[in-house]
Amino acid sequence: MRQTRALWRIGCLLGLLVAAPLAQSAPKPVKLDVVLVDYSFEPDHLIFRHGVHYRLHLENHGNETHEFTAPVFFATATIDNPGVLDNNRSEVTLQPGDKKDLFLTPHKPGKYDLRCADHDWYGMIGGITVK
Ligand SMILES: [Cu+2]
Repeated sequence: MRQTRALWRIGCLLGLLVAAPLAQSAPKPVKLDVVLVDYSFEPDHLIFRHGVHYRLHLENHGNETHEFTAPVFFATATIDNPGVLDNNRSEVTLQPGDKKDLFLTPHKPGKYDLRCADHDWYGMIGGITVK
């Protein structure tokens, strides 16, 4: 009984030793930060590389609700957490003070439209390039 317990402990320890480096070796997504203010994106032009896994981090520092609207871009990418998207996967909506992460992998090189659906008339537009 005592031996069994000792063996079990050694087994657990070995498991930890093997599992820890494996967990660390999973590639971290490339973080890309975009701040939404009244009435622009900072930065207003984003550059992605196709096939690379990204964490698109969005923060609304404005006093109004803003949208990160890019339906064509989203349609050509793999989205890990599509629940963050609204309006038929066309945009991410951020209330003032909101912070949201979208995990995605773009696949198709090209230039894509970026705008805030609420304030594009006010010049809140930008662009996305996938290389
Ligand atoms: Cu807006």
